[in-house]
Amino acid sequence: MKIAVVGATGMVGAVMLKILEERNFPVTDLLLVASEASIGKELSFKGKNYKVISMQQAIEAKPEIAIFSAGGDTSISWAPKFAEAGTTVIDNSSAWRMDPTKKLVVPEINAHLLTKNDKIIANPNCSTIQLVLALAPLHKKYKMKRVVVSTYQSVSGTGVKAVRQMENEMAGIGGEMAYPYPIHRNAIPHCDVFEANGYTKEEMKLAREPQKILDDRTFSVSATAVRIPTAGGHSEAVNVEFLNDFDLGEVRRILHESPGITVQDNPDTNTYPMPIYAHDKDDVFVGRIRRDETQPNTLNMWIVSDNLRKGAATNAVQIAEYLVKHKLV
Ligand code: 11C
Repeated sequence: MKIAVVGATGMVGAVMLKILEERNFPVTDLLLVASEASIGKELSFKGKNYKVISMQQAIEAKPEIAIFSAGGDTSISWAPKFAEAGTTVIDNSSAWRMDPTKKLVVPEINAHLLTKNDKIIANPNCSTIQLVLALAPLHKKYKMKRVVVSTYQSVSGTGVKAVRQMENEMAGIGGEMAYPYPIHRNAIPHCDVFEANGYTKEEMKLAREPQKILDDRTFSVSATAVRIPTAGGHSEAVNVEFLNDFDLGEVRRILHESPGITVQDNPDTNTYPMPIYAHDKDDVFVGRIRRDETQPNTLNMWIVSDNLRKGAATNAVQIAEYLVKHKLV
């Protein structure tokens, strides 16, 4: 496979290369693309150095797959040009996710919908992927009515500028701010920009994307997204009301048997998911599984995942693997 990684010098781009290498993705030709300022810079993949090239050079090289992690504007301008040249684009930005002509894919849930005609495939938001992966098998069994989620999101979700802000604040030195407030020793209830309804864009992604991925508008998601001073790994407190009642043992069994999920749930041994355990792992970790005793058919749980891996790069590479396996590229 001739594969292009667009945004190769960014945080997700670096994890993307690591995952393509780890999973031994069948790369015959690797095209690394980044902004003008990085052209000519060298990056290493499987012990070999590759020079960063321009978008135009990558398009002309006609890769079979291009994985984009370069932000929404870049994606809107360039993904269609790759698609026109015959490349299948897997896009990590929010640019195409809610476009009804594009598929929004979490491979464990809906990759079977992909066809050869899908030339731009959207990768969901990181906080959505971990949420929907845990909800999907439970929804299938008990039918969700309403989900209330509060997120505790790491600074790596914002990008390298935010990681630097936190490190500078921890070291007691000034510098550029990614957030309107200090993040060290703080919790900021503001991820991404505010929309007209008073919710942030991140909260609305959590409300809208699960309905599209599960192809079901009969349930609703209400979200509060909070940035916390964690380097990597997003956590979520999730309250789910189902139409049907459940048995807690069966809920644990369903989650345990679902691909991509690890149940970590034992109050006797203080076992529960945390970002420090999820770090550098591909699974979504679920714990604190308990009945909401204040109303019927309602479950509480705690979901943690590495936002740069399953939340971004791993999910994108899994989509690419599906395309290769099913000869869709
Ligand atoms: C965050 N979820 O943690 C965001 C990062 O729509 O792909 C990813 C933004 C996106 O702030």
